[in-house]
Amino acid sequence: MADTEDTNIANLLHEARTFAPPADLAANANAKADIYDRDPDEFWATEANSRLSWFTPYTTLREGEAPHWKWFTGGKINACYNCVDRHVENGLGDKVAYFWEGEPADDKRRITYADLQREVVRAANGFKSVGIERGSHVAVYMGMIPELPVTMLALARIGAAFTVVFGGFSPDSLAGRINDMQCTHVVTQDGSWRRGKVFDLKGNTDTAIESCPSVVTNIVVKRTGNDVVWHDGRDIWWHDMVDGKSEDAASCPCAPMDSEDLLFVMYSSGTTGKPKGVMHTTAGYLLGTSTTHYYVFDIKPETVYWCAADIGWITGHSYIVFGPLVNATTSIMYEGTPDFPDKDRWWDIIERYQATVLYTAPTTVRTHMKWGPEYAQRHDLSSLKILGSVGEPINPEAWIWYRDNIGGGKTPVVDTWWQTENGMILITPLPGVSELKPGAALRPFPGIVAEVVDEQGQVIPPGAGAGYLTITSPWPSMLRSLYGDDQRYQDVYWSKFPGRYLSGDGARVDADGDFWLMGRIDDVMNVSGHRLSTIEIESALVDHQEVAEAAVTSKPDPITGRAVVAYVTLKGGVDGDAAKAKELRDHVAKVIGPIAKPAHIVFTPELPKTRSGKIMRRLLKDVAENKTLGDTTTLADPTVVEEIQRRAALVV
Ligand code: 6R9
Repeated sequence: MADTEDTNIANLLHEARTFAPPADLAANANAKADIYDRDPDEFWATEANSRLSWFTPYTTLREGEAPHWKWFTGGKINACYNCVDRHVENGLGDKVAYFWEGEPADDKRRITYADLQREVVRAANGFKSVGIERGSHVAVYMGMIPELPVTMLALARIGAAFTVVFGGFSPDSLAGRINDMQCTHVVTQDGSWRRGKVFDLKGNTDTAIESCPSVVTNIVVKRTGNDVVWHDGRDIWWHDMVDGKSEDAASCPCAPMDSEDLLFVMYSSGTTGKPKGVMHTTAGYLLGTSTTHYYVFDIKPETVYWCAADIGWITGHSYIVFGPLVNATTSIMYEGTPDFPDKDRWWDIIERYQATVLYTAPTTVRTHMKWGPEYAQRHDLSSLKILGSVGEPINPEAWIWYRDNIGGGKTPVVDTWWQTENGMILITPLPGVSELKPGAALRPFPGIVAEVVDEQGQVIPPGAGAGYLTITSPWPSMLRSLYGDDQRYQDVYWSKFPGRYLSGDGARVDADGDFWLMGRIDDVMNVSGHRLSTIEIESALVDHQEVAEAAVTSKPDPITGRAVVAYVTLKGGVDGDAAKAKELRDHVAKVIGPIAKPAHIVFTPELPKTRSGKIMRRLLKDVAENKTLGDTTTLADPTVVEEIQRRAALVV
């Protein structure tokens, strides 16, 4: 467990406070304590029959064996129908689906389920007119505007699979994903708003498409009105595409898809340079996201729910788009950042819409902590009933701050653990049932079986220490494979402990049987709730013409959770300076995206290597964290690491 986040663990080991659910919430909660007694198969079957609408009922709940399962085989279903059409048919057409807050002041929209249906149908007809059809692959590179969920739903409606690429990613990252999935179409915007400035999505898309021969059409939403270079014959404005298209649902019926048809691919950093194309299929994904959404956030007809993530990450897919819409929830969706025009933007939004649920990441909570509670104090946040956390371990200080300063000292904080691969929340408190412990994700969700095992795959009993977090039985919204690389899927998740899904996270189960998550145990770093691969950043650095070698690790950071530390050797024995460090950071931003920029760069004449030439990242991590060095006996040249320590002391 050398690579876990030790400071966090130290804090967690001393945490002993507990918080009972508020009585009124407990009395009316969607989940009562007996939910944990349910048989997993009975639980999922009951949910599938009541929560989803099927064109043809499934015949088999689950078939196959590790690591390839199919769920709800024989069933015909459509994600868009479950998210939109059936609610309109059931008399909920006037219910608000999204309160949308654009970044420019007064740029707001109130989108009902009937509005959403009209927009989705028009977009779907438009997509068909430019050649998108059932089985097409479409890349979506957009910011947080209503056309983004509309695009996802419209594609699902006609049976086209999509990959949404986070709007902050670089042209190279976009191109890699387009090429991996061989997308024929891209949907983007001219630009997106961020702190009053335009981020040039169209320009980035143009650059990406230069190396993407599969792309025939690029659909562009006009959002910011910035100048764009137009490629006649390839580019088409969204407004021209939908112009004159029917918005009548009957003009474009929802395609009856097989339960196991691909819904989308979400690329996620792995331990090697190439991102993993995590595949999610239709019925199981809809069921897992909507069921967890309903119980974890205690969704009621009157709930005003806000997941403040970006749709470009799995959290947005599952808990801004599909989960909430299946449950006919009223959600808030926003464009921009929490500090523009001022640092009270979120609290102003919560007050105006009387939000009852807020779901965000610990890194954002810590940022608000840093700014101070006065911004929240300017607003009435008493509508909030449940607060959620996702993306990384939440330290007890942040948990308590969140509950006290945002939740008025009364709201449960549900710390939800899950991954892109899982599709849905897997380990979490239930707000009307659980005795909360700050920093603990507590229990596997009903229907989920999780175990912590040691290096030999033996289960570590409650209270007996930490190990590898594994999931021992299949769940409906699990990834089905990695796009184009099933062998990698088997190797990464299923080979270390056969029959167990390996999460890559460390965890311990305390004497009460509650789970505490302790961070990644592989080479994936979690910065501000985003997963970054050490190897990916190393390759980006080495891609710079003056860099000879690079090794990347991370160290604890009070705001971002982990901070990226890069050790760089320049070519020709040249030493680096601040200007060179900036150049390298910009280079990483260009290759991967600004989120991956190393916070600290240490120039060093050499990297510590074993005699077989492997860089000893473990030692670099010790240096970054200012710890006593572990075993250095396998180093080819032990003096190298002393020099690095000397230099690191100068930089950090
Ligand atoms: C949903 C999401 C997954 C990784 C995961 C773990 C970390 C997420 C967490 C958490 C501790 C939590 N993680 N939630 N760690 N407590 N509540 O974040 O997906 O981007 O794939 O990241 O995030 O390390 O393995 P993804």
